[in-house]
Amino acid sequence: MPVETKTTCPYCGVGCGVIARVDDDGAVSVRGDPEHPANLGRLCSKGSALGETLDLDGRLLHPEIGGRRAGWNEALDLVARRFADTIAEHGPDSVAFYVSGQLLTEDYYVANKLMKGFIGSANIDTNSRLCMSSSVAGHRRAFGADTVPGTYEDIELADLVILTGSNLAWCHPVIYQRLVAAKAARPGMKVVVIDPRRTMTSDIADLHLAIRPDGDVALFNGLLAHLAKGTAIDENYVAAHTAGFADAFAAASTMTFPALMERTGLGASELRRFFGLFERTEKVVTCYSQGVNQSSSGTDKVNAIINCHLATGRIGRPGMGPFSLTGQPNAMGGREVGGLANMLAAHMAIENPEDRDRVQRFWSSPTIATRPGLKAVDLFQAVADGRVKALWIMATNPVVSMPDAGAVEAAIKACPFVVVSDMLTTTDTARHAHVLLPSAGWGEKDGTVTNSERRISRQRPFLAAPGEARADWWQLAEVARRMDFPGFDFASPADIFAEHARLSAFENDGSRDFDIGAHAGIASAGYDAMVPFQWPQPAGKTKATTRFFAKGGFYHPDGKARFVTVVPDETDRTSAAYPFTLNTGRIRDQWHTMTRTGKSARLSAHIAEPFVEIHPRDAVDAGIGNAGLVEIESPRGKAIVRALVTERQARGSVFVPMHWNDQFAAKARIDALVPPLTDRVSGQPASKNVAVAMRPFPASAYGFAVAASRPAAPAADYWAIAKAEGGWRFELAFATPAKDWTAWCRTTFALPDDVEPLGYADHRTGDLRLAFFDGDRLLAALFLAPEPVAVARSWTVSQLTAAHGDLRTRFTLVAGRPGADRPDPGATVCSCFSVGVNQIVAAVRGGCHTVEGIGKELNAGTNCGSCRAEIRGIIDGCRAAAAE
Ligand SMILES: Nc1nc2c(c(=O)[nH]1)N[C@H]1C(S)=C(S)[C@@H](COP(=O)(O)OP(=O)(O)OC[C@H]3O[C@@H](n4cnc5c(=O)[nH]c(N)nc54)[C@H](O)[C@@H]3O)O[C@H]1N2
Ligand SMILES: Nc1nc2c(c(=O)[nH]1)N[C@H]1C(S)=C(S)[C@@H](COP(=O)(O)OP(=O)(O)OC[C@H]3O[C@@H](n4cnc5c(=O)[nH]c(N)nc54)[C@H](O)[C@@H]3O)O[C@H]1N2
Ligand code: SF4
Ligand SMILES: [Mo]
Repeated sequence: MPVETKTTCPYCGVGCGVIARVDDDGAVSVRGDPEHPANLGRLCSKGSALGETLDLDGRLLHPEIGGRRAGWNEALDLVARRFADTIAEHGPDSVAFYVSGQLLTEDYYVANKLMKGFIGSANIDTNSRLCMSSSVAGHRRAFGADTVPGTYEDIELADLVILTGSNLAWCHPVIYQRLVAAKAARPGMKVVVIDPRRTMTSDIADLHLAIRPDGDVALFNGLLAHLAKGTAIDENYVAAHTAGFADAFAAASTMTFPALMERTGLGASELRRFFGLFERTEKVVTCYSQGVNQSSSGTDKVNAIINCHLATGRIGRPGMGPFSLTGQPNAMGGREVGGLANMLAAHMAIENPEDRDRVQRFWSSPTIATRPGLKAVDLFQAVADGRVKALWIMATNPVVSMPDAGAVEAAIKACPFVVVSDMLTTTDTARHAHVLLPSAGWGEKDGTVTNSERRISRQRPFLAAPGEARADWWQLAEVARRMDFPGFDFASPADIFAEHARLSAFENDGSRDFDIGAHAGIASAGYDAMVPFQWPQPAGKTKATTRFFAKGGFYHPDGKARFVTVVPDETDRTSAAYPFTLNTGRIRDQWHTMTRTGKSARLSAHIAEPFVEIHPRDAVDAGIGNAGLVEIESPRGKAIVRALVTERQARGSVFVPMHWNDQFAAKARIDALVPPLTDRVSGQPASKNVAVAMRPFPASAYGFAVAASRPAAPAADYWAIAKAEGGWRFELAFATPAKDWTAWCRTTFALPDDVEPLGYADHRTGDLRLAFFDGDRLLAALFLAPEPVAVARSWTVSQLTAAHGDLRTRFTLVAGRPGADRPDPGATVCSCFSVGVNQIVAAVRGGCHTVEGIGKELNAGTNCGSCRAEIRGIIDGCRAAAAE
């Protein structure tokens, strides 16, 4: 009998409910949970492909010490001893944890309790520093607490939705789908997208403002000044519930209109239209994400946005408010347990002696950290200069995701003792660990997460953890016990959650926003049955509303919100030597450092290699052709990626995804180029505004290859590898060609000596083709050319699973061109049904001119809907081409 389990998607902060089904043969399939309030049954492409990421390839199955297999007892004893010895010799601040918004709340709670209450240092920071910390800091400055005032429903109820620094269509796809549906039902609703690039999200925008990098403070200051001249200011709200309006307004109004145009890079009519829309529309929600947070002025951007909502009293009422979209599945849970170095548990403040005393009494702990610990960038600098001598990294891959990633890698390598808890052995970070601890992953782990709208949901296990993998909370509690600390005898995640809920209610009485006291007595049965709920849920009271601040009630001592006076940062980082602004971010079908989404052939077929988006004129000026390779350089490092020339990109800036790393490409770890420059308030790195130079990469030969098994890193100046059905696919380039390509293939693809190649070399054109078969199975094929190789890629990849008993099909493969009866589907657009761009173009040419029509004909876009914007783009592109 198949077994179905209700759980939550482990990717983005939308926090969609998932029903996982395990069939008798062990096959796992997933579908959206129609009863989960976040998604009501929807899933995006990543969520739909979860079943394909559960294989054991590369899984760490038992603890390792110095690369050898070890038992849990030996490994945990060693970790406890090394941490205790280091603390005894050098003090509590000589050790650190670097954790993650992908931990469950229970894991996070234990990590924070151990570090702050028992080790007595606040040197625990998290990848949320790179993600949400400017929002946390902005909320705390404005509201006196890290409170997200609204709910997802507000996005549907609003008459104006502003999306700034958010590629919602790709990064929070289910909220995007809810927005698209709401706009379709109520066409009067307006959407404004503020982003230097024209992204897939801009597709539904009534107005796209291609803002100059970091022009946001100027823009929202300009908006505040504009509002104050008209009638949109809610004077009663401002007087009753806020402080500091006069100063913020004075600072905002010093900017002239021409200066505003200059700093935002926007035209007068665009600015007036945006200001007018905001002014006239009462129900406005401003959603923001990394284009706001990941900036040296990130916290000021957050407050510039909040200032406009406070000034108009548009906060905490249906369809109104500033809305920070959190990235990771448990970014919010991490904030609730106080997982950042400058926070304390349960939204209490480390700077506040009463809060410290309260938490210490609750924990009955021997000590409590008295000052904030090191924030991520400072933390790795302390590792580099030897102040931190023992480091435990859990559920994050800093060698890829931290700015100045080369220096971070060097610091980790030089650190006397590094523990890494991960699911995989092969990450760029795990390979430098002294002790590797195998963690249970999604589908195996058990606990809770909180999504962007403060909704707490259960992640439930439906698979046994493989090998000796164990939960992260268990690893932490075992080490704590071995360090002789009391208070870590948790028998289950339910125990931990109950303690966390009790602490949230402890001496609270409404003085703190985070209160889930209603769950303080929860036991295993209740925990197992828990349905998703939004906080606050204090004991004994049912809150009538789940929104905050409609009637004030802020968490500063006087109960008032603060306007924060913000001034635009005018530094232009570019220079003659580094004339371009590098912007970094995400693509639709990969998750961060690709450790999980990189396992899915379907997801990898959407975009199979690292790329840089460049404006056509910049490409011409730099001598870069479409599909050529580009070397990008900053004073910190270099990368080589494929050119994607597009007018969606503004002139002067380029965009590279953050995902590729040393496991998937030769040189595309883009954070190696990002300097460790941070926001002065939040400590969040400025990952979206980096000065770089770029030039064509001089390749004398380009290659495309497929292989049945994964090789070690190919000997090539450029390579990118992606999972394919039945094997792997490669993009390659060589500055100098190999002397013997057959030998190159034999070494790279580890081919048996007795397998002879089939193929040809055309010395006139420089083309070369080689294919290796074992019986009727294709082992590997290489296509080389002096220009970027033109082969029917998707079709070639499909040959890995085809039978090649017939010599004719072998020759067709070597030709790299399918017969007319089997056209190449082209790069995947719809990952749910594996529909390629060529198929969609053919359908458009055949008379389908709507997304719905394409859906009827090809199924594309009819499941998760994540590709609908791209399909519309292809239809428009075909129309434009036909009109030319
Ligand atoms: N597919 C996918 N989805 C994800 C993730 C993933 O890895 N893959 N990760 C999740 C996580 S952890 C996070 S944090 C979120 C991030 O979600 P988003 O923040 O939506 O994603 P990003 O692509 O990082 O950046 C958003 C946009 O900010 C724009 N931007 C750059 N500079 C500026 C600027 O100065 N001003 C403005 N207004 N905009 C600017 C960029 O051009 C980019 O399009 O996504 C989550 N969802
Ligand atoms: N240039 C640039 N850099 C960025 C960003 C950007 O936009 N631009 N975005 C930043 C942001 S917003 C984020 S959130 C970070 C994300 O960056 P990371 O957190 O470094 O990325 P992930 O790939 O999600 O790393 C998660 C790791 O945990 C492992 N893992 C998965 N599940 C579990 C588990 O249950 N337990 C344990 N112990 N391990 C597990 C995975 O195998 C993987 O190695 O990147 C940041 N870096
Ligand atoms: S939107 Fe997609 S990635 Fe995000 S939680 Fe939902 S299914 Fe998962
Ligand atoms: Mo993030």
